[in-house]
Amino acid sequence: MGSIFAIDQQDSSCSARTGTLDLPHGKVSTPVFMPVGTNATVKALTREDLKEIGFDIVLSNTYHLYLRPGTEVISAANGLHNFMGWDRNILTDSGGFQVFSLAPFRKITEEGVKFRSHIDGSYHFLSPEKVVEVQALFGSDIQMQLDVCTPWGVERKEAVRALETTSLWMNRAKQAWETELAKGEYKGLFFPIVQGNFFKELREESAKRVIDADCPGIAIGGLSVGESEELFLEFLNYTAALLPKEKPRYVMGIGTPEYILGAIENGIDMFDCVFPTRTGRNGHVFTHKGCFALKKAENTLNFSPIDEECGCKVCRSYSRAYLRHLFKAQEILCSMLASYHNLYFLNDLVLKARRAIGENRFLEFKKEFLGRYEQSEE
Ligand code: PRF
Ligand code: ZN
Repeated sequence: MGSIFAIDQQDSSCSARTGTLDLPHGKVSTPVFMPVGTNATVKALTREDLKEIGFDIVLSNTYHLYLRPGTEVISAANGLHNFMGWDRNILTDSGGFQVFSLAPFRKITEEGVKFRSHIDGSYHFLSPEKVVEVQALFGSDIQMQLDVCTPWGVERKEAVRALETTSLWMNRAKQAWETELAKGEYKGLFFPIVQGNFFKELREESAKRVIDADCPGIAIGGLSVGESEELFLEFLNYTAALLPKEKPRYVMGIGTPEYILGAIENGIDMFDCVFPTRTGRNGHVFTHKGCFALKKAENTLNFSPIDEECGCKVCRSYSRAYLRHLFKAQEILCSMLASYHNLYFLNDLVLKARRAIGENRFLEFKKEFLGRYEQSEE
């Protein structure tokens, strides 16, 4: 298989780089932020909104879609792209993480994970092979292996067990993926996931096995799971440095400007998070001077936009006072506009980061941006 990733520019003062992913539904420039569409929809936004903002790839979730609407419906729709009417790329997470965070019951064995649905309590079983088959049936452009993600603070013994299971599952999933490719119709890529919790030698062992598997890209999992920002950065940096430069690197589940810029500095190409949309629905919005709550009293008669420097359609035509009113009145439009602005803001941040890397001044850009961002309005 030819390489699906080309590095375009490498910043000389840190590991930041720009690149291009060549995926079944078109090219994606990196670094890239992928908005999360758990239920085959990025909450409160239409696909036209997503295209207008400029997203070429969205994330969706195997656990959720497998439970509802189920594989029969998505198969009958001829795949997830058709079902949701999205003709650009889709990355699907395997569901490992969601089983651990959502299912009211779960039991992991070497075979796979048995769990109860958070929707109706029904029992299900997912194996690493089954998860690959489901993602292939969805037509996922990048599919993730089933993994075991442990939270911050677990004992080494538990981290070792999770690593061993993740590693065993990676090999079985990779085989299952090759079987899907050999059938001739499915063209999606497969990314394994580095785990190892907050133990450097375990991260190293996990990275070694993932590198040996030689897949099209590599994900770093098990970060941003309750640890401090300092520990996050230390382990991000440590793990990223173990990985081959020529492969795309994806850190799962990060989405604040601080974490995104930290990840880019460490040579990460892809990230996703519910944060901008979830926080938007809760009435919190990003600005170049930090994040603030729409409901705060100072906004009552403030007829300026969320962020004077933002070029999004929300900032061009809606005031803080109006948005505050919508939030207080619990109007749906508030969620729509705040989610739109937050995603635009993050996408714009990533565009600016790419430009800075192109000009070989990423660290300077990061310092400038965070210098203002961190003197938060709140
Ligand atoms: N594994 C998977 N999905 C994830 C994570 C992981 O470790 C994380 C951790 N931040 C978010 N989403 N499969
Ligand atoms: Zn805006």
